[in-house]
Amino acid sequence: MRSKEELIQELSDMVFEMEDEEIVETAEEYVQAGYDVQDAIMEGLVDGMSRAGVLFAEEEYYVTDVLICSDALNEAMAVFKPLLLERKEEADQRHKIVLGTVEGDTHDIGKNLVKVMLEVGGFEVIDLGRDVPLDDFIDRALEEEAELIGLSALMTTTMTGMKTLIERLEERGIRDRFKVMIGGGAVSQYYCDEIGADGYSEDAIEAVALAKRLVGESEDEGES
Ligand code: B12
Repeated sequence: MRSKEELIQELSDMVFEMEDEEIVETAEEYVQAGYDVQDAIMEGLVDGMSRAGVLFAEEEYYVTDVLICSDALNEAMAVFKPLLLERKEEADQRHKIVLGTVEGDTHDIGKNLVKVMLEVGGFEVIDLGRDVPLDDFIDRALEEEAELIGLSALMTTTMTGMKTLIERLEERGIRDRFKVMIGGGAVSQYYCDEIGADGYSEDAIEAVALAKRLVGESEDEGES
């Protein structure tokens, strides 16, 4: 049997090298070996995508290449997702979060990972998709009586939508009704503080801990 590290490295390489068909077999081998699926996602698939991102920035990879990398990531995710959902936490009260990538931004790989992890963590996720008009987040959150709004942005040109959304919540006198959490490659804790969002996390696993904290479920924050 191949080691966990070897398979994780192969998963990363297969995303990076656009092996969107062969990756399924490696993902299945990983699952059959009984290794932790979350590690394969974060240390394998996301790592491969980050490496592709470097070549994209250097213009060695084109949009079409990066799209095949993301296909490879999605193919492996299709193998991992059912296993993740098997360990879905059962909650007495299912907290609702309206999630999406902000207006003008079509990057949704990270947002989709956050969605799966939140579902595994026991949240009900209303996924609005990508390139979502800012008012849609607010209208839907009101309609669904969601407690959280989760915003993703990968570009410096679109992250400003997060600030605008918070301003609109304030203008409508409903800022206190929702906790706004943000993430995505373009943003940071600094930006979160600057725009008055309620929380930022740098990856999909941390996003779950953050969401729990924001709805007052986390142990270390106590009752709130
Ligand atoms: C894949 C990709 C694409 C794919 C998107 C496919 C898809 N369906 O998503 C394609 C090829 C279509 C694409 C298009 C473009 N892209 Co692009 N893309 C990328 C790339 C290489 C990887 C992004 C990614 O998926 N990373 C992997 C995921 C897992 O990471 P993540 O998204 O950051 O998510 C993690 C965390 O951030 C967090 N998270 C994410 N969302 C949220 C939300 C919440 C609430 C929380 C708590 C956490 C959280 O959890 C996730 C998992 O751990 C990045 C490079 C990079 N370094 O980011 C460029 C990048 C984002 N793209 C860029 C650009 C410029 C473009 C284009 C304009 C290119 C063009 N010339 O056409 C278009 C834009 C189209 C548009 N209007 O949106 C730039 C943005 C520059 C900037 N700073 O503004 C980047 C940074 C590349 C670069 N260095 O130049 N892109």
